Amino acid sequence: MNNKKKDFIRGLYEIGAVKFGSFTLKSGLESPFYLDLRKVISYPKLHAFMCEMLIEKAAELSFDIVMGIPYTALPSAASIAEKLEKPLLMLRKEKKAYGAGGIIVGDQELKGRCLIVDDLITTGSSKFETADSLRAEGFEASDILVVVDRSAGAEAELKARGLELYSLISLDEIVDLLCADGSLKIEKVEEIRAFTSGLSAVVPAEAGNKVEANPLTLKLLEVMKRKETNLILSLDTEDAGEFFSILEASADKIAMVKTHIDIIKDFTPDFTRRLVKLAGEKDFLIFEDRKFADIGNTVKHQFYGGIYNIADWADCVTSHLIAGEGTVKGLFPNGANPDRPQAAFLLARMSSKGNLITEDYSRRVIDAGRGSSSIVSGYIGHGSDVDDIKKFRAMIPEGQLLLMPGVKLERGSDKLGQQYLTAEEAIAGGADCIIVGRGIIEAENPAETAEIYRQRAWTVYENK
Ligand code: S5P
Repeated sequence: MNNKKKDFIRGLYEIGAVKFGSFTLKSGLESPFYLDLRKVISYPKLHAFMCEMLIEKAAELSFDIVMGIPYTALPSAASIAEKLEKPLLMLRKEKKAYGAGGIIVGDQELKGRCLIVDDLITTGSSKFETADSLRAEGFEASDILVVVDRSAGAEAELKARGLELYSLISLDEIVDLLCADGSLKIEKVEEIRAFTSGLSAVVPAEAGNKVEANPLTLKLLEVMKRKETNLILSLDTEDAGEFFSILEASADKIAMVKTHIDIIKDFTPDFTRRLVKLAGEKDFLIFEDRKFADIGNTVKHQFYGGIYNIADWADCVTSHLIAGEGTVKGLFPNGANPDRPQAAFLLARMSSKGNLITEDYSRRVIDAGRGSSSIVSGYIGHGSDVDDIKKFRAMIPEGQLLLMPGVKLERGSDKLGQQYLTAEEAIAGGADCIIVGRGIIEAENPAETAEIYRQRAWTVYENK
């Protein structure tokens, strides 16, 4: 190891950018070390030194554009671009979850071969995503320059995807030097090695992306298997008579019925009594699409009180997380009830055009849902196409479900911005269930149409 590297590593250790101990990562994994390169910009000498090393490395490579990845790497990317007189572009962090909207900050007309500059690489998964989105925008993305490679062999996987990795230092080098310096005990070194070799290069931070399915999830999966259906009927009609006439005719085809109880104009408590009775007889679950979004205390009243008394009859409900985790905690203040499986599905993405959900928001919803898996059965999501849904699905832990609305037999949209994918696309992308409303209830024969949806979605699901 050359002296520059040694000085740099010692500098990182001195400012506390490298720490050893026990840290809970976003993925839920316990890590024996923690790297926080965000601190470096606050130490001008160390930062200049790091930029100098990056510039030296970058000068050996051939590229047209420096592509900075937010946020940590942006100052160093700017420094490289300036020194080597190359244009700088930045990848937008708060990009829309999918659909239109630029992902690049800088001159939108620029295209060419870019050098992706980031602070860290762990498993490579986020780099694949970055390279894919840059390629989709018409860039040539083949070289990645990072400060620290803490990877468990991501290099081979990157190569297989046409990406070359360059780094200033590796986690092994940090560990070796600090151990030789006496700053790190040998037992800790072994723990770190065991931890990094346990991470898979293909399965990302999502290596630990698994939760135990809660009782409501298991109940739904059992119904699906028993009835061979992953169809959720969204029975959005205002008339109780019509509601039951469609439901009775289609009940054999569905795993759940989704209600918007507050649109039933002739609602009486008899409505829900009849619904619960039918659900028992015909073996389906009841899903009230209430989209709770308020503070915990208010949703508690909305769920357990009022004229609808949703908690009494709904097996599951939808909830936004815009107000924070208090919303779901307000729904289930005592956690899961072992005697009565009930859970929420969180809105992680929406099907409507122009919705304000960002990728970062979706990720944070899933992170929160993962942390509350005993009361969160999964997520509502959508996507622009099969690949987009697959990427989204990869964020969701095993053991939680993805339910997808905005589904019809053909792609399309309605006049108010609803966007439709096909049933096959939804399931091929990784949705567990499709949610279909008007595609069925406005059909000439809802029950026969429900059967078409059931067959199409179930065939793709079974083949997977
Ligand atoms: O993003 C969403 C989330 C939901 S829950 N987009 C949606 O359309 N929904 C609901 O799914 C919506 O409230 C409606 O009840 C159903 C879709 O109905 P359709 O008639 O467009 O199939």
